[in-house]
Amino acid sequence: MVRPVLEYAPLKLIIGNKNYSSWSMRPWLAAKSAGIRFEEQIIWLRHPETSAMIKATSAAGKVPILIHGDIMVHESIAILEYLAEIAPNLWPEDRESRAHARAISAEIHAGFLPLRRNCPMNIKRQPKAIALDDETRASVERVVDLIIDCRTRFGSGGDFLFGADFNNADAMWAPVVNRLHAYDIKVPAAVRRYMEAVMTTPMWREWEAAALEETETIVDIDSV
Ligand SMILES: N[C@@H](CCC(=O)N[C@@H](CS)C(=O)NCC(=O)O)C(=O)O
Repeated sequence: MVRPVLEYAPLKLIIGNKNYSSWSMRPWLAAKSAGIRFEEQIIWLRHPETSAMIKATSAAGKVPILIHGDIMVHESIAILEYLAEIAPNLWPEDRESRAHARAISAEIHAGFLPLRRNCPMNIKRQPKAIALDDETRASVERVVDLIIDCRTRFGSGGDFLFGADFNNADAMWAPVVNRLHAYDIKVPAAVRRYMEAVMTTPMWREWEAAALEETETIVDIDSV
């Protein structure tokens, strides 16, 4: 169906707390990096009314959610695909690079559960190491190998996974950057350089500044 007015419809991204919501961070960073303008709405997580508020828009009951005109998209990776239809350079132009960018985006979307569970994203956390179990260490090893491999094969033209441009794959991996940083996980210099590149982008800084202003807390994440 062709929707001629859609081109002019405003975009709205419904997200969770900037301090904690790793899934929300991904499309937010991607849209900002591509210069896509959008309005944002925050639904605070872990309140009694959170689930009902989210389900009023999406039966899946999770943020992020993108609204564009009469289109509603849920699931972070589907939102990133939608944004790339508006701004195609959110995926690399070269076919092999694009396939790999999609593969590693799917991999982080579906995997690394030990790292995600044991080292939750927490932007405000001052870097401090915790004891990592074997499963989490194995996740970290795969993260390190994947970043080094991607930067070596596809990233020589710049500081990001696929070179000069921050793209959807970097957005998908951005919360991992926070996890490595916030839990002071020792990584090779090449990975640290990549982390610094991501953490000094204007959109990361903007997200971080807003997260630091939030007064909402989630005690079980802060107590890790
Ligand atoms: N697979 C989903 C996961 C989204 C997700 O788990 N979002 C969390 C916040 S980071 C959420 O909405 N939780 C709902 C709740 O806490 O009630 C995606 O990729 O968007």
